[in-house]
Amino acid sequence: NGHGNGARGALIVLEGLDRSGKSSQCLRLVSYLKGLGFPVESWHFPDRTTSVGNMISSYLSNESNLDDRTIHLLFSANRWEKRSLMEHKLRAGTTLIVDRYSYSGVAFSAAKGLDLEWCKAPELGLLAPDLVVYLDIPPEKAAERGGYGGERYEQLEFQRKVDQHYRTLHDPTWKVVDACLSMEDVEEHLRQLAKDCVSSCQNGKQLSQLWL
Ligand code: Z5A
Ligand code: MG
Repeated sequence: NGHGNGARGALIVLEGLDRSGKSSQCLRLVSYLKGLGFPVESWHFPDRTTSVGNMISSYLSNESNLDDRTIHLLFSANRWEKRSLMEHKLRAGTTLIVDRYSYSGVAFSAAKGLDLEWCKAPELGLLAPDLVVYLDIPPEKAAERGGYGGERYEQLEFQRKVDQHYRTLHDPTWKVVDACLSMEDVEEHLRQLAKDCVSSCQNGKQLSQLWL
């Protein structure tokens, strides 16, 4: 890796409701870490560039309809198809900043009424993040930002349910950041959390698997 000591990169995930600022903050964090000389890449799920991702994209834009369990499994498959590349990059020393991951998968599907444990099952064995930053914003505040687009799920009532399900998923790897702060203040919190996380991975923290 960039520091020549064989240390692995960190798997850092940003989660939060629609319009909580994930994509904006991922970009800022990646350029900050690059500036410090760390090898780093920005990733995003769903990855709409694959054939599975294409099906997801057409579902989200309401061009196709799929059964709730079917689309759930496609979102999961979209992470599985990237798993080996993800592991390869991390072991080669690259830190990955990932915009949405399994938590989005579970929170959105559970918000439709699917059983939580059923939703978690296909995620078991994916790589576990070293850090999950939850950008915390009340659904009403998020709805005021820039207005929702026309995609499926972009409705206040539904976002309220997603919010509740996200809260059941918090575990010790989660750090909650108030997403109502200014962009710059959120960014500052993220920088600190990410730097600490990257150091702990360089100092030998092991990669682990989700929910096992
Ligand atoms: N989904 C799923 O069901 N299952 C899965 O497994 C996965 C996803 C992975 C598409 O995801 C949908 O897929 C999503 C969940 C579901 N549906 N919903 N809802 P996506 O990641 O492609 O969604 P997106 O539309 O690209 O991103 P986003 O979540 O809507 O937004 P964001 O990335 O969190 O926010 P942003 O684009 O950075 O910022 C939004 C606006 O707020 C923008 O105008 C900013 O300038 C503004 N902003 C950001 N931060 C601030 C602060 N701090 N103050 C003021 N204004 C701010
Ligand atoms: Mg986004």
